[in-house]
Amino acid sequence: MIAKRIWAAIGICVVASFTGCRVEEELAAFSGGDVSVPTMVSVRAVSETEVEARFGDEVRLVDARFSPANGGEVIPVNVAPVGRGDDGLWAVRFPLGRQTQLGVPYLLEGTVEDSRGNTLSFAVPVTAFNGRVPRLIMNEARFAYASPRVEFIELLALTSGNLAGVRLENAGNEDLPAYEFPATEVAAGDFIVLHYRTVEEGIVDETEKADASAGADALPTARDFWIRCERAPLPKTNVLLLVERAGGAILDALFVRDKELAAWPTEALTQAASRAVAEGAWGPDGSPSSSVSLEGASPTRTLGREPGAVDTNEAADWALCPTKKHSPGSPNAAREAARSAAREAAR
Ligand SMILES: [Ca+2]
Ligand SMILES: [Ca+2]
Repeated sequence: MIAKRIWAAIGICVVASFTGCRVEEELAAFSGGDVSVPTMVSVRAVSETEVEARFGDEVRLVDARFSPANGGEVIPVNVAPVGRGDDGLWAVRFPLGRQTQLGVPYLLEGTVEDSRGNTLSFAVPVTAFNGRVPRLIMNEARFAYASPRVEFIELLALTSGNLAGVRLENAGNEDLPAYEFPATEVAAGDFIVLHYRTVEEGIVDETEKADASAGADALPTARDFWIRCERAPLPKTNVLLLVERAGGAILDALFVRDKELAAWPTEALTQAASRAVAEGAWGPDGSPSSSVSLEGASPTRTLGREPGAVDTNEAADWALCPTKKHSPGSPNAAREAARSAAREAAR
């Protein structure tokens, strides 16, 4: 029996094997670079009680096991009908005997066999499905940097829930395309701040307590999270998408530019903008002219929403605050009040 171990890009550990009677045939094919074995394309939790795996071609399930990755009680796995999806891939569903728990990493292990008797054994990490994603909006954003004031996106929770797996997608930076929040309970009215660099000591991701982290912009009343990055993490020509989970619906979008543009400079930005418009998360269209201008922005002049204003999903929802009225982790300054205070201070 020939066994070939493959480490795929999505972190899957698989062992593919060929049945003995076909060894010579497969060896011949292998020498020509044309070996065909079952291929696993993706694995994800589709609900709190169901996992789906997708394969490149039709397979039969030989066995499966689902358990917490760090040990613990095995969760019984059932077998559901399988079939080819709209994307042409072969989908295998695994109904679970009990609900998964947020924040617990799981492992799906198993073996499948194709029509030629070739088998694929796999052990794949699975993130628990989050069925309690809160309603969230992006509320304030800083794209300028002057240490220790780093770039950030402030979120506001409109309902309570859990942040597990919620993604902030950063289409302007192909090296840092998305941040995924860890399991964290939040309540309606909570501010959550994702800081895009780590330049200070005592930085902690606040999954448990809101007052755990140090940092110039970390408030003890807000949830602070940090991206371990030191260079230009948040481009000023950008399409930011707040997404409920990988492959899920857009919760909020924000388009920005720091100069006039006829078209987005990359395919990633163009695609993200089109997606936001198609899902009704931004408008009136997907061109850079629909974005918010960052002209005049500084580390203390951040972009923000008017407190309590209706979200119209357009650039007019956003404005730069007066100098030093930035407010990571707390309510934004009301625009007219902030302008009056700034005028007063300037006298
Ligand atoms: Ca905090
Ligand atoms: Ca704020």
